[in-house]
Amino acid sequence: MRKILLFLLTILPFTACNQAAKKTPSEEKTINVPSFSPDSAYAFVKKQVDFGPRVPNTSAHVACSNYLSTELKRFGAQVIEQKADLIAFDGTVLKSVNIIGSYNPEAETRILLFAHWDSRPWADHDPIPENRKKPVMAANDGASGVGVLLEMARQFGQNKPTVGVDIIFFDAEDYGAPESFKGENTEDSWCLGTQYWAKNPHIPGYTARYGILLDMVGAPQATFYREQASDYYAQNVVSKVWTQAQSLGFGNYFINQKGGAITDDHIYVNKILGIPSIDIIQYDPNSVSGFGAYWHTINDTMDNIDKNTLNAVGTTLMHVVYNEK
Ligand code: AHN
Ligand code: ZN
Repeated sequence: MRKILLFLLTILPFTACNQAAKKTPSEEKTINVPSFSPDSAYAFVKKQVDFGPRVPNTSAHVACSNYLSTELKRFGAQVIEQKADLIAFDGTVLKSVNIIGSYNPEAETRILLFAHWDSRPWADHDPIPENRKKPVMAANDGASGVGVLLEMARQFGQNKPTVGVDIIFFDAEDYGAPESFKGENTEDSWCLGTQYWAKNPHIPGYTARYGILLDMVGAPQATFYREQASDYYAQNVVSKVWTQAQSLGFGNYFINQKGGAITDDHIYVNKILGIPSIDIIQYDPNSVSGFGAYWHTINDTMDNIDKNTLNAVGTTLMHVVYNEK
């Protein structure tokens, strides 16, 4: 009798609820989400920064691109290097490489995860004028998103997710016209690698269930607000990610409020390929730029990278990916 009572007490709360509530607890139990290592992600960020600024047409850029594709291969991805000569706002020809790593390449249901891997050639937001022509080390603005995705790739290699996953490291995101440039139509001078890939996807007719962009995901106490274009194109994806983060205890990073409207790689994936895509990007409503104070300065170094932030983003995305069927 006591056993039956106990049993009734345990199932009663669920039977009172609707179908969705009844389904979730039993499902969650069976899904084994591998744990994300923040130490490993941090090491992947540092490794990139150790090459020096990864500015297109430099040897550090070539060395880092080789490193990134070697790592993806080591973690069991099928890798494609998409090379292109892209024309910058000032006419410079950028020898660029988008690095694509695929898991379960035959799977029809796919999730796209992306970040840019290049470094900005000019620290044009540096408070000290002499620094504004120097390149950015891009620990956070570039390497952090790639570091989180490399750690996820390492996990995918050991324990394949159910769905297909494509990780893309986009080049030439941060070669946008500097503050000092007087020309017009500079909006599309950013995100050149993504614009190229969206018009020439590595597989003709490529599509995915949704896409997630990681941009500046490593600063201490970073806050990620619901970016406006993400909510416009892919509101359910934003909600899925922010809800997952909250339920894992990362609600102090993922703020469920409206943030900025940002021209970033996800815009072109939405507009050109129609893949609903979101941007997880640090947003600080109290700063002048909207981003962290280090943004596009020579201070975007490892001093601004915090393992706890990498962990909040990486752990959340691991749960999102492994819960897809
Ligand atoms: C602009 O500054 C136009 N968009 C922000 C995209 C960006 C630059 N993300 C990192 N660096
Ligand atoms: Zn940038």
